[in-house]
Amino acid sequence: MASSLKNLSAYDDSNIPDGNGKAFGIVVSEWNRDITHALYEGCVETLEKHGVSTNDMHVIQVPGSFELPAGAKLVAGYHKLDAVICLGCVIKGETKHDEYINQAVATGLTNLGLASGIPMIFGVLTPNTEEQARDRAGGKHGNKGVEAAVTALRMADLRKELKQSKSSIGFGH
Ligand code: DLZ
Repeated sequence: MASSLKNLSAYDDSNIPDGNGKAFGIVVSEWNRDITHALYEGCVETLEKHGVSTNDMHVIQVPGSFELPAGAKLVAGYHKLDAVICLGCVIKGETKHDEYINQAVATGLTNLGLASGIPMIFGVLTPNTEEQARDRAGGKHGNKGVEAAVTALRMADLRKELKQSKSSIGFGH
């Protein structure tokens, strides 16, 4: 379905794992701060709604999205975390800066997640315009911060279930 037709953050509330006792890093980029702080609010609200204590949310801010992987590595080095959520917004401009930043962040977080075994969640908006960003930061297409939080809860739960030696996971048991 085209994104113009739906709220991209809609999810089935009943199917989200409980976050009680799980710990998360949240790394927020300061560039386009009105947008990224709206993502942050959506993210924190969603984690709290699903049982995560604010004491178990370890938040740091980084200057721009390019710094998200370094920030994620720092926060994961200081705290025992079940997942790290990275929030940013890179708006397309007259040059190709957005392509370089987005590629670097995606590759950086992928590599970091695979090397550390800690899920790294890509909560970065990559819009063509500010309006598209606002639509996805609490506007008509939802809030990417909510999506990122839901993804983090699900990935954290996979880790927990594996530790409990379940024979098959992720299929509603
Ligand atoms: C330099 C820059 C530009 C032009 N645009 C954005 C943006 O739209 N979103 C964002 O998060 N960061 C931007 N940055 C900053 C870079 O991410 C980075 O902080 C600097 O290049 C310093 O490494």
